[in-house]
Amino acid sequence: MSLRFLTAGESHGKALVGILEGLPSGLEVLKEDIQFHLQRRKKGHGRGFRQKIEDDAIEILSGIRHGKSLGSPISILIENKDWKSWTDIMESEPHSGTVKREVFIPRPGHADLVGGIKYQHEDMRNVLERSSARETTIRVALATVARIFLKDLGIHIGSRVTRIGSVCDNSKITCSIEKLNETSDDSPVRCLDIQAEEKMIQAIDLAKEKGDTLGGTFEILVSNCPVGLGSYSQWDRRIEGELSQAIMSLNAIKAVEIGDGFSLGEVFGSQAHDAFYPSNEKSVEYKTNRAGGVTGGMTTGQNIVIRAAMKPIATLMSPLPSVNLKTKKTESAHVERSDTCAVPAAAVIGESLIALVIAKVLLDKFGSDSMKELIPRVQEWQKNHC
Ligand code: EPS
Repeated sequence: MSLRFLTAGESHGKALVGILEGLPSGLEVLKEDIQFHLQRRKKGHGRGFRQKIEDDAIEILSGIRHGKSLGSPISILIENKDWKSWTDIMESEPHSGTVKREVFIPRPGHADLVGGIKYQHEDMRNVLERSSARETTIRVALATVARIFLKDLGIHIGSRVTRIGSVCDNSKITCSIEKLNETSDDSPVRCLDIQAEEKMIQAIDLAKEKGDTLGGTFEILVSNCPVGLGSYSQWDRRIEGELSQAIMSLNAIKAVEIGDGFSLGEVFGSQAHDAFYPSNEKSVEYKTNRAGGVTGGMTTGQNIVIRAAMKPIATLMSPLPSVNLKTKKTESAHVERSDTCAVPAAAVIGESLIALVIAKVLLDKFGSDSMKELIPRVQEWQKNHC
């Protein structure tokens, strides 16, 4: 049985909950490790006031005993501290009297309009509460368990922001992937180049001043991933699909590329593929990684490189024209407290989602109910096939 997870919870509801099933027993899971990555997710220049309200403290409800995984479903709860200001509005009991903060004017670019049509909700708060990126908090919590699992097998994941609006950071990564987050975590916009950082911050400040928002691009890298995860043998086992879906499942992501991605469509085959060279230790040696660590539905053993583009957040303080669906009159779109830019947070969330995919395909290949069984299996494979 494969690794799987589910989440539940509304942005201003009482809590977020998640269940992760399929990890082996005997994995050391410390609350502070999960808390560490949740704090990384909260950061970034351009985040809104909500991050000051929430502490994202987790409660582990099941699946871990005395600091170690049991092999049974792991469930985690995160309270929404803001709930206390929304108890009336979000209560599950039938409500009498007027309901506050109803939403009748959808935000262009948000799930409001189509979600309201699809689920037949007049009040589009019923849509935005669940479609909110607040849900990514619990996904990161669950994914951190997968990330700890991968780290125990020597697999590391890092990320950095490469663009905010029109400002790019094209600098080369000079450190190991294991160390990448030490640098990018230090930047308020997760970029590596200090000059680009300053310009990105200015761009976000300008957007905020204008009541506008900004998107951008980010890069996720995975090191030491065993060769042969995923498969060409069935469409839904191709790892390119699983990686892309994971990233595309993140709110506001509109494009994903693996390796040299789009630019591979511009060159000859001789310039697009990674030639093989003889090696004494491995089956072959590579001198390039244009494929981004993935070929034919499987990992190649090279670093996995994924890039994604996030559109600007759809909640604008200077809103776009919209329609009041009750009156059918033109009105400015709904305005609600939000972030100006969440690209740095999206990069951290992206790391987490990729951790869940890699953990899943790794378990699909190596199986195992316990870490005791799994670790030597993976080590043996890595020794012989890396
Ligand atoms: C979000 C709107 C904002 C963000 C939220 C995502 O929430 P609020 O309206 O309460 O200020 O802060 O993100 C988070 C709460 C989070 O923890 O990431 C949205 O509409 O998607």
